[in-house]
Amino acid sequence: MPSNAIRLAAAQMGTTHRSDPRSKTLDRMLKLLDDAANQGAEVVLFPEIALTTFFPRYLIDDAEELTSWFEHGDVTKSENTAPLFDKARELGVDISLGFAEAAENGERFNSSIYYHAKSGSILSKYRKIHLPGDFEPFEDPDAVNQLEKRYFKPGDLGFQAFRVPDLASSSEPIMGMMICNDRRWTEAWRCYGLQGVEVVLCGYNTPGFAPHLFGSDKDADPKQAEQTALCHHKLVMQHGSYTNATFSVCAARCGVDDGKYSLIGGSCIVGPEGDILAEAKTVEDEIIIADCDLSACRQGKTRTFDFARHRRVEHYRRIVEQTGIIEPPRLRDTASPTPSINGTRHLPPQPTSTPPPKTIRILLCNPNATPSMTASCLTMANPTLPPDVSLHAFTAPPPAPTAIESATDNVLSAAASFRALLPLQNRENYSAILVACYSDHALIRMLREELECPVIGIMEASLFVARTLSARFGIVATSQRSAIGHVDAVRHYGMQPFCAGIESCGLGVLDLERKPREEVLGAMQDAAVRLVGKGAEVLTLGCAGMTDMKGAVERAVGGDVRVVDGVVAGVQHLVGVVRMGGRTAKGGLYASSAVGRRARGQGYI
Ligand code: CDT
Repeated sequence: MPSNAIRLAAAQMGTTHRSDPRSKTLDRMLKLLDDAANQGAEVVLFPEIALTTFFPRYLIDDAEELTSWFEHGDVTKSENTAPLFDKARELGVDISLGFAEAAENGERFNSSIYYHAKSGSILSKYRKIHLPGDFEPFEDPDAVNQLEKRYFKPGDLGFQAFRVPDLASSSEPIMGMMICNDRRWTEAWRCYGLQGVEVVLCGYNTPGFAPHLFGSDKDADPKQAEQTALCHHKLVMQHGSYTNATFSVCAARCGVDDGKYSLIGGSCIVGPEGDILAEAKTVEDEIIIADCDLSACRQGKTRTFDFARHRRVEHYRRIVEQTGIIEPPRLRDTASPTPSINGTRHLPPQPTSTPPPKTIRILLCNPNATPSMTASCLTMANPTLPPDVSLHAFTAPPPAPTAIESATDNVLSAAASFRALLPLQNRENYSAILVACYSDHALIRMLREELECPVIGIMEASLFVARTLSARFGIVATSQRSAIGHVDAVRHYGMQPFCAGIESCGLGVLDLERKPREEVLGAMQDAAVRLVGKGAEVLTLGCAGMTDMKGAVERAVGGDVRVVDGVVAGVQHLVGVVRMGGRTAKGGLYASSAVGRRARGQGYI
């Protein structure tokens, strides 16, 4: 097996009647676990509500009976369940299973756990979030009910991915659990995808023929309906795995319960390209198994589904703010269509829902006179903006220098920027200003003196984030001279004890744009590798002109060393401060200097 592979198994369970004693079901589970262990499985997944029949299909009014379907207290210790966990420990095989949970506070959930055999502990618990079906049974006595809304509360633990230690691979795979109906919701998969999940575990009980639930024709052919149910099941498992670049394992409770309730089989193990690696052949108790090389997840996660590069969250707001459908208004209820032109009917502009007002307006101020640098800062920050935030650009006018590489450049650029910025801010009243020069730039303090809105530079903002994320950071500087300047600035910001090093890549600011890309990236990557060698856990890029090279530097250092982009850090920081109602304190160093100038008879700047 490849070094990063684990052997995963699904323990499909066939018919379990309402009257089956729990001991019988438990014995079947013990046998399945033994079978899987004999085949070398390291993790075995059992179905949803594995310990009993799928009782939510029945209307159970008797409180005592209802209580008996639930597990109370520690599920690994009760008489009905302990032997399963004892065997898992004895075999050294992790198990995950679903069960009806009666929590200590009296709440009831449809839950699953991941049990870690080597430590004898529950590593993670999940409570089913998407509860299908109804609270009340259908009036039709022949209908198959799904009364999950009656018996369970929606899960309150969210979609929390977790690491699993001690599997054959050393990589501590990232796993996530979902239960049955959850697998049909893209949102559930994405919540795990966004945590880098590598294995999704999902037990299920899916009726083969339930026209009241699935909305198909009551007179439909049950065999055909079952095929459709199987098709939907595989479709969502394959789609979810592919679009989140993860393996998934699903285990069915299937067969025909009580002689009339059919449940589909189709337990399978799916790879991160959406391919089915193993699949049950029966609707009975059956083990399926596959060796899953977790490295295979890298391809999707770093290319087609590299979320950090490609997701456009600014357009996803509807997904978290709206549950039901809101259709666009009918055309006849709005403006009449414009006449056809050359046979093509031109529809009037669609009155879509009004975009949210941009209540937070951040000014991104590039204090040098090179507009392309301003543009690349905007490109970096724009995709990260919340819907109510807009980013506006300012590039210093001449005689500002085109790059800031010395104290003189710094002062000249600060003066030119300041003179242009004050009237601009008087007119526009931006909520906050970000100075996009990686230094302790004079303009920052000048603006803090003259304005009340929050002001920060990209260096200070990136150091805050680097300090939040690590104990030691490193800075990739442009020239040797700028590296020396950064040493002073880091000291000024009080961050010296946390700085692992500052490494120059031997380039001037404008070299970043003018020299061949490979040469620039090579020099930055070398500097980054040296910093990691010195103990840097997080890197920041010491020039606004480096902002679009973040990805390349991250790839060079690998592992989990992240590069903090100062522009993004600064924008996010300012948005937070504005939301908190933050204003620059005027009682001390940042009191307005204009008052003093005016007192001296100077009305100009
Ligand atoms: N157990 C479970 O969640 N079953 C549902 C049945 C669908 S009810 C409309 C499922 O999604 O498979």
